[in-house]
Amino acid sequence: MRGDITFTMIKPSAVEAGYSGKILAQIESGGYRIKAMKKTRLTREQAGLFYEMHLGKPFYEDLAKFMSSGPIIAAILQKENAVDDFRQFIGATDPSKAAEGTIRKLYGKNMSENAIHGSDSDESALRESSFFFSSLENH
Ligand code: 3AN
Repeated sequence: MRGDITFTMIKPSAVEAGYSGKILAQIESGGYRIKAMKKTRLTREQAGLFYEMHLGKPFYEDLAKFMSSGPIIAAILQKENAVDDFRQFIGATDPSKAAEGTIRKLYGKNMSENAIHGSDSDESALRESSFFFSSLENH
């Protein structure tokens, strides 16, 4: 049985473009309950730490730079089978390959500016949630 929590982040380009409201509405309409949410901005170091599993990959430096280039919206979402369902819901990493109607298809530009993040496992969901939120901010 998979967990019912996932973590998401609306990326700087999508926040800057004014898509936050539409993306959050789509998430809630999709049956996800927002347990915690904040708008904040990562430093270059914090972004590097958040994506440390990609350290050494060719896109790592640009990713950390991009993710710290402007404010993001971080949230913890709750739904049955949250991790797998949410990844399906937001669409493929590459927006050009994402299914019609998905958030990445609608609001993503390319592999790095792909509008939104979704955890890839229950373990990542926990790690990423506690990266941004304390237990007091999680309801
Ligand atoms: P996903 O976010 O779909 O789980 P991951 O975990 O493979 O994808 O990658 C994390 C993030 O790193 C992606 N959201 C994307 O922004 C960036 N990324 C992954 N692969 C590439 C790539 N080949 N070129 C540029 N950016 C990439």
